[in-house]
Amino acid sequence: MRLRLDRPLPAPPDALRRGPLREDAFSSPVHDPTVTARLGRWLGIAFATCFVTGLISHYIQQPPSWLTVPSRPVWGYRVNQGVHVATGLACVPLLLAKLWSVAPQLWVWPPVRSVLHAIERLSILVLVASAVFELVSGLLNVVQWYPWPFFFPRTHYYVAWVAIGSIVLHVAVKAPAIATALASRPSPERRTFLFGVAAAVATVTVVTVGQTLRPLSSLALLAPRRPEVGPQGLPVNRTAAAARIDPVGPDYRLTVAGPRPYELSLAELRALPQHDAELPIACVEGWSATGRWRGVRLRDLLEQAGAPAGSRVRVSSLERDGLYRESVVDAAHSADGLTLLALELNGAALTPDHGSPVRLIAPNRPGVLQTKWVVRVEVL
Ligand SMILES: Nc1nc2c(c(=O)[nH]1)N[C@H]1C(S)=C(S)[C@@H](COP(=O)(O)O)O[C@H]1N2
Ligand SMILES: [Mo]
Repeated sequence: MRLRLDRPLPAPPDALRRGPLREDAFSSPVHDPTVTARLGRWLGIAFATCFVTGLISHYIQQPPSWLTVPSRPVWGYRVNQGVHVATGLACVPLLLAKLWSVAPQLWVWPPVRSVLHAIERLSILVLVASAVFELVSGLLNVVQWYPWPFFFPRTHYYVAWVAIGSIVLHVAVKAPAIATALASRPSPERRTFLFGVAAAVATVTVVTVGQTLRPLSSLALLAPRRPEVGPQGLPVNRTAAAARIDPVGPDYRLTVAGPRPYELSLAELRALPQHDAELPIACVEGWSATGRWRGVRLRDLLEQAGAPAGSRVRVSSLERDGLYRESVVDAAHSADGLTLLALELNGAALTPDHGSPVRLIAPNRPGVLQTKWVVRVEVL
């Protein structure tokens, strides 16, 4: 069987050998295995880190029944997501450089030598296409632009498996060549190129990581958000206007549905014991910012409704539609004393954009699950 797959196929006419397919199309010294293998090593580390943090983020957002997400450390999701987006962004210059270093192989002549060669090239195509898809879709998500018909988190998740699978296969197939290339030292000009790529990675990181690392905020030239910029000193993801939320009137009531259901007016909510929590909003899109929140403990509200400690609850918003109009709070988070229905942020009543009159804020939880404009809490 192998022999037949290996059998040479007729070569296409030489007249087609143009542009990058020409024999002398690539003359740069960086098209060399010593360069490719080193870039591949960095890319592998960055991609694997991005994949693992991506999986964690995915499972925290849609927890399977076997998974219990702890509510501590409070900054857990924030760090996870910061690393996910930073490593993903670092992959962009790394992948471009790696593709450039192997450009002559991408434009080999003849394009297919045998059936086996075609299969090999197809696997590379899947690898490159899935990796490019992950980086491009992730990048567009960071800037909140969704020019596609599919649901970003699901597709980004499934294609990640395709990408990581093809990477593992690729590394396994190339292992001997990688070992040889890593054993020999790149020439000085190749080292200069590698240094340049490292500088590009550092630059990309420095001009974006300030969206989550407050001390570097002023350097975050390419980040769409800065942690301290926004109403009440905190960015806004979806505004009240975008969510079509009207200011609530005196007839607003928070419903707590449990064994002993009840309703609270805003005045009644404010009269309950208020607690403080310093917690971050950690958006899946990569920005995060700490706020000082003040409000009513979720567990106190649940106790009043006769619900056992650590009940799972659904928190619903005044928002009529929208993907994030409600969220489920699991046992660990609902029992945690830092989980609040917040009425205040940074010393003042919540503004409409931050979820007035009441919003959920819980430790170690993605931004998408920190439901704003809360109207109902329901024990499940
Ligand atoms: N009802 C509702 N709550 C929501 C959202 C939403 O679209 N609707 N967006 C979420 C997202 S994605 C984030 S990151 C946080 C941001 O909170 P902030 O706008 O107060 O910073 O709110 C969350 N709460
Ligand atoms: Mo978000």
